[in-house]
Amino acid sequence: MTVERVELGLKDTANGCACCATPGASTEGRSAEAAMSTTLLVDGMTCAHCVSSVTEELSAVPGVEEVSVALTAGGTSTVTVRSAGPVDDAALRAAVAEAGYAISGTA
Ligand SMILES: [Cu+2]
Repeated sequence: MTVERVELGLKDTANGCACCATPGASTEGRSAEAAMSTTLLVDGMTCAHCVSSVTEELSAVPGVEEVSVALTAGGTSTVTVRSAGPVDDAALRAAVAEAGYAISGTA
């Protein structure tokens, strides 16, 4: 199965953690019929590397089509997972845990 990578628009600058990286507006008008969106609140992410780790793991979850992260460095980041249908919540949590972070809740 092919996993579609999402361009987050994060700039990995040379000056350490790109904590102020603006979340990419990956809002290209994809005609996703019956698309689902799950919002996860993830603690502990601090930079673009954290974002890409989480994105990578979540993208590997079956059914996930798009992952977008609104990074809040050192706080609770909002991770939006889009899928064509329902996605196993436990699989999403496991993916975030795999990346090394914890889901503090859903929104
Ligand atoms: Cu980081």
